[in-house]
Amino acid sequence: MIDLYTWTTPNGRKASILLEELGLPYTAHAIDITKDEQFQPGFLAISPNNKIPAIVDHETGISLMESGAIMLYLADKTGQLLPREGEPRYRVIEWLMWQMGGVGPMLGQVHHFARFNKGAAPYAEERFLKEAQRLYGVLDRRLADREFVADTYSIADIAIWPWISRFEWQTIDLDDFPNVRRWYEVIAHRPAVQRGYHVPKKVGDIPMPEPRT
Ligand SMILES: N[C@@H](CCC(=O)N[C@@H](CS)C(=O)NCC(=O)O)C(=O)O
Repeated sequence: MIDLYTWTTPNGRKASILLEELGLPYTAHAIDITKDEQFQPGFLAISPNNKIPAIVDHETGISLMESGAIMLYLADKTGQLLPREGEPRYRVIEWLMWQMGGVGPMLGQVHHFARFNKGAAPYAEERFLKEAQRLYGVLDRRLADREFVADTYSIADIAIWPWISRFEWQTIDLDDFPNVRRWYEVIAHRPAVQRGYHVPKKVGDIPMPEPRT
């Protein structure tokens, strides 16, 4: 049994969607970051950086913070959604790292400056909105001739998708990125994604782009 400490955010959903995809039994514990629960001493012992998600795997005794590390661990534990060796493995890790180093931090700043503090810091707003457009362009080009970012569905797609699910917060029109739109919709319809999105609780439906006219 795995304990998952999480909240209704993109990084949290990466872990819950992956656990659902892998069919691993787990218990979700809500860490309400709007109430600073991530700073409680008990949580600090599991997540030294005070951020969700974190897991404790009682089968192995391993506890982990950082969603990318959690995803690599769970994929290796089950032998699913991450090839065991060779270029296919490193291609998945490459795009997982792209999400961890680019998509997550940059789109997170878009949420802060363009959604929650609009007008407070015009330079930051412009910088991160521009970066969002650039990152969506990178993803759109990557998906132009393949179904998923590393050819077959993998932890890289699961890492990126919850961030793209906030396209409205990022003022992104998915019709400007048709390959991203197609990929986003395919993944949104997966049953495991639909279950994992609503962990630890449902706060709204999965955002979907307007139907094409
Ligand atoms: N690099 C970390 C980032 C985790 C992260 O930023 N988590 C956010 C929620 S999405 C959080 O816990 N924020 C609480 C805080 O910053 O105090 C990961 O991928 O796990």
